[in-house]
Amino acid sequence: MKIVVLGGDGFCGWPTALHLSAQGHDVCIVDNLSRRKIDVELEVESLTPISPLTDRVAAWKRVSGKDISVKFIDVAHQYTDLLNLLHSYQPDALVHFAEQRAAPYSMKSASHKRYTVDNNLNATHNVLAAIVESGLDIHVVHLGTMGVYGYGTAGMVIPEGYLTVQVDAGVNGLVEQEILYPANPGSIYHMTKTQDQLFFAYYAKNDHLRITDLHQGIVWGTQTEETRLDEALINRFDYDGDYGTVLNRFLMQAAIGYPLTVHGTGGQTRAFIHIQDTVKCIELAVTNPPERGDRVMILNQMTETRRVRDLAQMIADKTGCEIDRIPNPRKEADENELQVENKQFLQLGLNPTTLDAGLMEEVQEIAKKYAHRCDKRRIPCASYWTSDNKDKAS
Ligand code: NAD
Ligand code: USQ
Repeated sequence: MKIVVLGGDGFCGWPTALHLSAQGHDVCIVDNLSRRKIDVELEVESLTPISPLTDRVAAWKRVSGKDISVKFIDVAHQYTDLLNLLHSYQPDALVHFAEQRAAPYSMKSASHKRYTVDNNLNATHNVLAAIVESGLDIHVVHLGTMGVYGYGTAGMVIPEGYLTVQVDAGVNGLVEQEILYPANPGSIYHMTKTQDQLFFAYYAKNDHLRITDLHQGIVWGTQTEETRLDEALINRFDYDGDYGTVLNRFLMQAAIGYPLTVHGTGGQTRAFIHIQDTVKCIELAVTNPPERGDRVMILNQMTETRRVRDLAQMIADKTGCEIDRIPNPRKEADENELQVENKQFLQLGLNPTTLDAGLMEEVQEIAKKYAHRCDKRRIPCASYWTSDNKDKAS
């Protein structure tokens, strides 16, 4: 298949592009390098030393003999360039990672909120409008988030996108309907993902676009089978207070002896998936598209749920590091239960990497090896959801 990977220089996009190429697909990466520019703004770098994108692609050619083409396009603002690419490349599928993905970054200031909304909503809408204008039958696979659901339920298992409800239709009695699971975002970033869902529902209904929306949990780990093949292929590893996600942050903190930064009671339960499973899921999604005219296919892309304080304890038990409980900079429930349905990917053949199996390998291979690159000043999270949160922290 011919596959465009939007955001193919990022943490999930780069290993996905390599994996799809390794599977024999023809891959074209599109990126505007905004993630690398945000590192400059935040004065931080990936813990792992990542090569420039064209060097990465050249290294892949050396190692695999396969070509990946690269286009530098801002998907949110260079609509005509995106449309021209669809016309010239004629892809079968387009994987869309090209959004601002950090919740803390999206909450830093009014300008960060506005950037995140402008970038994410325009990127997603441009993709959909360009596919319709191109007249091509291109399957869109979008990386959404578990956070569209919120993380609390009425005690039920979170279904894969749709919820069956009964409404009281008066004289007609109880009527059963399937609706999109009610959106309950916890940050401006997560809110953009809930709005993406409406674009998808509309374009699937009106234009019969084939769309798969993957509601992904927190990705942990760094390397995949392909990124391990050469130092120049190494994936990025974010540890800073804006882009570092909880488990990778804890692994790096344990490696340098920095007390683990548990927010509040650490009672937040979240869904997780290893980066190796992410790339496998995307391959499965690309090769199992919905039919034209189907509603949006929604799959929960996660393999296990864990409570933040349990993760911290697990890492402390394995490494002997200390745990610190810090005032929570976010506005979120102190404690929540979370059970998530994920049987679609399991049925398609996903064989999950478990936290118990992969954790220490990550500490040794990545966090310890590159610990000297860590700038400890960038570890604290300095983005507050409200002024109340900020006051409590100071
Ligand atoms: P990332 O920031 O590392 O990668 C995103 C890439 O998209 C970057 O290379 C960036 O330069 C590019 N990009 C952003 N806006 C663009 C634009 N307008 N035009 C062109 N390129 C643009 O993020 P990631 O961790 O790889 O996440 C990828 C996607 O997966 C995101 O949409 C995110 O919401 C979703 N996701 C990530 C996680 C996670 O834990 N990392 C979990 C669930 C969902
Ligand atoms: N947390 C800590 N200590 C830290 C960092 C985070 O206790 O040092 C807590 C947070 O308060 C939160 C939880 O850990 O309760 C998860 O935080 P996170 O930064 O790991 O994840 P989140 O902000 O939700 O965002 C990440 C990705 C995002 C993706 C989302 C999937 O950055 O792109 O959409 O995970 S999900 O969480 O399932 O919605």
